[in-house]
Amino acid sequence: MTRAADRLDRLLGARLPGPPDGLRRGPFRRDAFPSPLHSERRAANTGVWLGAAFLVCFLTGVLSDQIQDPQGWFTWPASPVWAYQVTQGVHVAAGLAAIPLLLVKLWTVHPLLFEWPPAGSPARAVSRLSVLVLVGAGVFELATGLVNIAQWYPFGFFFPTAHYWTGWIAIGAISVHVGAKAAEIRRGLARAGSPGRTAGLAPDAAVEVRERDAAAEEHAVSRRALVLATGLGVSAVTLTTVGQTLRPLGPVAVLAPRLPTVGPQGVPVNQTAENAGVLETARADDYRLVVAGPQRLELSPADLRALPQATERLPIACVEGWSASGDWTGVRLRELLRLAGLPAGTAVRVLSLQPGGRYDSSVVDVPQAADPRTLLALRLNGEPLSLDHGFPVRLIAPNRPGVMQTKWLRQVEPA
Ligand SMILES: Nc1nc2c(c(=O)[nH]1)N[C@H]1C(S)=C(S)[C@@H](COP(=O)(O)O)O[C@H]1N2
Ligand SMILES: [Mo]
Repeated sequence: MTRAADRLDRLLGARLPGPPDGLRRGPFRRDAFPSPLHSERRAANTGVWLGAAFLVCFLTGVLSDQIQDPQGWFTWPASPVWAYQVTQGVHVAAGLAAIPLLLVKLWTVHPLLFEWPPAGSPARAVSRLSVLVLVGAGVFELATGLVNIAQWYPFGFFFPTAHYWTGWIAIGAISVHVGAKAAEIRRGLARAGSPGRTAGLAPDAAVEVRERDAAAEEHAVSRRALVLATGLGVSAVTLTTVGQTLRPLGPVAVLAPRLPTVGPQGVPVNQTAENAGVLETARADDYRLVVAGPQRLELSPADLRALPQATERLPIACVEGWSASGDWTGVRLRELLRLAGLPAGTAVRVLSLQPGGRYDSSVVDVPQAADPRTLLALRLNGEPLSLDHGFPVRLIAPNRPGVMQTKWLRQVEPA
């Protein structure tokens, strides 16, 4: 137990009454979990990797949230074009790698669930409840992230908001856990047989640790097997999914929900024209793209094609962790803003024909609005844009989350 918990217990002067020893059965009996793999050492080692994976997920997740919904002080640059592809690819890859790590960690520590007596003291009860929050938030983050990239929404809440705030709870609970378990973690990470392994322990507990170390030495084979199995699990998950954004691994991405080359015009589709409810409006004869500015423009697809065209190679980088690059051809946003009489570097909002929904519009902030590579695209990979990729015209900007690459545009206006 930690020193803080000891102090709290002394303050409260309380011991909780234990349940009768008759209940000490099954997993509650003494030495019900003989495997030396349920050790402080295994828990600490797995915890370091799991904690690192969660920290990476947290940082890249907060970044992704800021890019999509920036708070005044934050701007996301247009270069390098692949930065979001990398940060979001890493976010999803680290989350997937954390799944086998979390399972191993829970297996390693699950005997603690059957500790006897169950609480012992108020501080102990609080500490066990905090672990409940930790495990709950961790499992929630990985489970919701996984079903989201599989595009399966069995829950009633809005995924990004729940995933974002639970991320803060998880990282907070991890910090508390690391603080509360600092002594155990330090001992767990110390080399077997070293004085660090028994630092701060009462003599009888120190003897127990030394005996455990000796037993673990005898079980070196099973320890190595567990480490190897964990490593293989993490590698297998990563290798079979990361090809959804890392092209060389595309051929082995058998567990990836999306492949970067599979879809109309060689690019995957997220949200079809049919689902977005734009089948008719996108193909209507009287379709016009409106650019609201001092000189209001109303442009038919033929008008748009008659303007100077540019081609840029840019990726769609979905928040779900897949990405795919294409050669996009169309009118430079900068040029269109100039024609509408708007000063260069005006931040704009682009609105979709899509009636409602969260992704029916997006803001193009100054770095992307001013960047010559930002296009209102009419063509993809040498062909007119397919209906599902945003026909007649879509936004495509460098270094921008896929969810903000708005399709089926109807209007561009100062933000
Ligand atoms: N109007 C509209 N645009 C949209 C979406 C949408 O739902 N509605 N989905 C976005 C998402 S989440 C992604 S990843 C990209 C995918 O573009 P693609 O289908 O051409 O690959 O489109 C974006 N543009
Ligand atoms: Mo997306």
